Amino acid sequence: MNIRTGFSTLSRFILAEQRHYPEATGDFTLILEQIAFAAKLISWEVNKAGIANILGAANSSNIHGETQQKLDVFANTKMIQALDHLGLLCGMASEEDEGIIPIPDKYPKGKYLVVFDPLDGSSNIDVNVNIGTIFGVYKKLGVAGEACTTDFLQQGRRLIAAGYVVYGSSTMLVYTTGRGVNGFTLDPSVGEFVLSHPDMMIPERGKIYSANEGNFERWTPAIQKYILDLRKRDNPYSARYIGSLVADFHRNLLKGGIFLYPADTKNPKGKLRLLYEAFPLAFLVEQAGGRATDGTQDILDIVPDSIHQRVPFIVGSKLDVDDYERYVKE
Ligand code: P6P
Repeated sequence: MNIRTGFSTLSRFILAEQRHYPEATGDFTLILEQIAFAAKLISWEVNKAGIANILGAANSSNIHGETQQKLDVFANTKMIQALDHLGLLCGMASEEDEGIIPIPDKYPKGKYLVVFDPLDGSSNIDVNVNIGTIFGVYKKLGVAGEACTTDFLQQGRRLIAAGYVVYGSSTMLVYTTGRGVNGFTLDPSVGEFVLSHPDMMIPERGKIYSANEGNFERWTPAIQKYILDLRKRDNPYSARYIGSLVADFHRNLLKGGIFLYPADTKNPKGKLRLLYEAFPLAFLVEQAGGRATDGTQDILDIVPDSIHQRVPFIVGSKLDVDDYERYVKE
């Protein structure tokens, strides 16, 4: 991709999009720009991780008891530093932090809330498998001022923006503000995200299913039957599972298919996080013509009980998700 041939940069695209919102003040644009800046810093670090002694585990663990990778901590810090001083946010929530992240007193507060998983799939870092950042943006409800936990417990449909960055053979940022989904590829020669995937739509039906079949024996019979029937079709689906949510989601968004992390006897509420994993990806997939469900309702219709709530997460091509729901509701 060559920026010199006039392709739209992320900055130019965001500004053009801003013009569709008469009430826009540019505040939101700056938040997206800063998330993109953090993504560039994370991409640079991820791509030199093997050299810069930043592989491996930090000597710390997150609130879920998961050993933090050095890059987890780096990515979390960069996301916070990119956003906390803007005077546009009143708080953040991250997979890496137990409570909400307040805006330091020295900075003014705004009306936006940002939730993020700074580096999802980080257990794959040391084996050079694609990983990603996932983010969502809300507006604070009620009076302005410091955010409290309940400000983050908004229904997914109240998201005003969502996106992810996938760090792989190239670094891509994919986002939506409710007017479709667009993908940008980082041109490292100039350090700019360039529009590479305009108006992304997921195929109505795919030929791929993505699930950790090591959990098969722990699924309900209905889920087991759904998977078995995918294999028995005249043209059986292909199994593709990377074990890195953003990478699996991104491939299925482009090619079509269904990603499933259902509840099982080991994870009765599911494994993936509602607020900063399922909600943003559900917003994106619906904007791209797909669906996301917990098996009983659309993900975006859920109102969270807690910021680290887990949820069964089935997401992808509309007809595939419809089929899944039919099996589990029978
Ligand atoms: P499992 C990575 O740890 C992650 O949070 C997601 O990126 C990924 O989809 C899932 O967990 C993989 O979980 O149980 O299959 O290893």
